[in-house]
Amino acid sequence: MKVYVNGKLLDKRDAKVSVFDHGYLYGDGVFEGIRAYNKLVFKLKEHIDRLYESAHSIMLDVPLAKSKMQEAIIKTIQANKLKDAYIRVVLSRGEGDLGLDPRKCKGRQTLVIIADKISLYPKEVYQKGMKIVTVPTMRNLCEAVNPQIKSLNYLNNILAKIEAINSGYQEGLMLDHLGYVAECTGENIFVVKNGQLYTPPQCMGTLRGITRDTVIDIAKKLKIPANEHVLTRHEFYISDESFLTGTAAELMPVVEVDGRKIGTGKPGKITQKIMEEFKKITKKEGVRYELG
Ligand code: PXG
Repeated sequence: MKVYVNGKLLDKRDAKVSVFDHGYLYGDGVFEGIRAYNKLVFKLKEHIDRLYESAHSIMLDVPLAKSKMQEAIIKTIQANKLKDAYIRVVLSRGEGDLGLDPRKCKGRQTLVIIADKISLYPKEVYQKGMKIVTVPTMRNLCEAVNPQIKSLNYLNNILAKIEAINSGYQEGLMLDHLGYVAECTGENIFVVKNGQLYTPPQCMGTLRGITRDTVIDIAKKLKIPANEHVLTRHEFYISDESFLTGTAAELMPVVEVDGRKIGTGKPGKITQKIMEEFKKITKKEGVRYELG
């Protein structure tokens, strides 16, 4: 495997970052997770735009222009000869000293791009649907660390993941500070009620997921009304269908929440329709690359 580190494609064993890197010491940095399907990088522009927005928000300069970032991502996929890939772009503040002060990193950001494969859950879970549980750790406040920033500091989500796993579940439902449904640890949430889609609005403790936006577009195309609306747990419990969306997890039906069956307890019809359409779109849309 070849890993991109600051402009060079290195063997995996040589791809190393300093222990003084503030990404390591403090989680001071941002990242993106991107997928390529059949030599097409899905929503590459959207992912690059979000990376630059996250960086801008934490006052981290990206050392490359967006066009060069796109080239670097594609070069990394090609170097690994991957037709299908999961790409992780990680940009950190870089090497500093043992204090928080980011100025000590002197603008020497660390940019790493990894192109690999990932499958978060077994196929069977996608077919049968997932059971999830509400976890005690609430989503970060927008005015603390805004969930819109895809920062390297994922402890909020990791704590929630640990709680879900400790309760015997694979995924945890996170609420915002007001007790409204926010999202899961690495996925946005949708419910279906009376033929309409509902997902929590941005900045109710949710990341504006690119898969989430894709699903809203798909719904429009399929003439299924899609609403951004605050959701209580009660509304989740009485929904007809539910599913999660994320680049890594893709689309995942949810069939039970906190011991309450959702709808029939099986992946719903609208969920399946949207999953099929998502599959179609990923096969034909994206930035194409060649493999030698
Ligand atoms: N919410 C959060 C908190 C996320 O981290 C999503 C929603 C979905 O966004 P996209 O744009 O991908 O549709 C994410 C992204 C993992 C993992 O291992 C998940 C993400 C990122 C990195 C790792 O589950 N999810």
